[in-house]
Amino acid sequence: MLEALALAQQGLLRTSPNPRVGCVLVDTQGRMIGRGSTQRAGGPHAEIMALRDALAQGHSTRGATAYVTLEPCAHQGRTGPCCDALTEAGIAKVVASITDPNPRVAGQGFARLRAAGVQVEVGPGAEAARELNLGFFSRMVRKTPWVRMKVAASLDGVTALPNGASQWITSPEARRDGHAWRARACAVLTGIGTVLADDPRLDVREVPTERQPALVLVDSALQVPLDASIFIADRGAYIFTASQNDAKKQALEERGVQVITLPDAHGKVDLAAMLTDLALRAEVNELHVEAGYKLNGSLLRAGLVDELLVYLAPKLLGAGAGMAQLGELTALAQAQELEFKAQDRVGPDLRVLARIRGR
Ligand code: AOF
Ligand code: ZN
Repeated sequence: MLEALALAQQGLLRTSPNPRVGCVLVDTQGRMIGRGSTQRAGGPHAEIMALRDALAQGHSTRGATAYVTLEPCAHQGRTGPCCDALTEAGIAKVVASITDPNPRVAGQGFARLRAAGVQVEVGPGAEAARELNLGFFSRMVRKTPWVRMKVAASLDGVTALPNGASQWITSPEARRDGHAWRARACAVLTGIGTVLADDPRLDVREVPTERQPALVLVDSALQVPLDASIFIADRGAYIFTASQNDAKKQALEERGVQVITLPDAHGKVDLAAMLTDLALRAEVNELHVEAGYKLNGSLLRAGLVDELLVYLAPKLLGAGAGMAQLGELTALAQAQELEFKAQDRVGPDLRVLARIRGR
């Protein structure tokens, strides 16, 4: 199963919006005879790749055991049902890490395998399989993406100087690492403040990738310039607005951008509704947020953030914007509690992954 999990990990930048799944086939003598990893969405699932691998090497799969990091699918989606392929290949036993939360599968894969006389065991590697696919689980179960907020700050928590200067607080190594986290996400979210101030591209440039995450912009008043650098060919772009400016909307849509009007009671974008919409409309599993302290604050205050990816540079900047505008607390007990999940050095900087308590 560890080998299957390693194969699943290989799909990190590739499979979205499908989950990252790995599969290993072991024959009756205990030899690994096939390995597979989920391909791009619409392509073969891990089980099919493993069966093909075994076949290509001339191995018989009769009586073999399949170790797979997710319940084999039972439905006809973009591809055919994996459990039928396993059964037809004569697989005697399936060991799966975890049930597929997709309502089209959820337990039916196991039921179908058992009905065909295949022995089924569930559980080994469940924690790792879920962690690798927390975006997919979030979209399937909560109907909203997993929201990861990336921040680059000085050790004293400053993300921009009082005059707005913010490029670059952290090192080139940290920026490259940040691109790798962008690359694994289905979409990158930013706000109009950041676009007007920095005119960023917010694409993946510093690490090789087969696909670019979509771009999502929160722009209540539809202020985005039509020649902004975020408009890059061949990537999905979604703008959420509270504006009814139909001429601007049309001009943006002519550039291939989807403009979605979702106002809240205060004339701002309804952020919770936006996330639900992104899960449904764009199948966003992991949403990578790179925004300024205002939008960061709004997302955090609304309880919409699941984890923070914070790069801390070994420098002090003294004054300036923090990572999120949260409003003034009057008691320490009001603090937003987090839990450190990982801490690593990236070049000269520190990378901290902190998860909101209870997520
Ligand atoms: C598997 N093995 O490697 C993966 C699975 O549209 P399709 O046919 O590609 O189906 C997508 C669904 O299949 C996806 O939502 C999830 O439930 C499951 N993913 N299943 O048996 C795999 N990636
Ligand atoms: Zn499948």
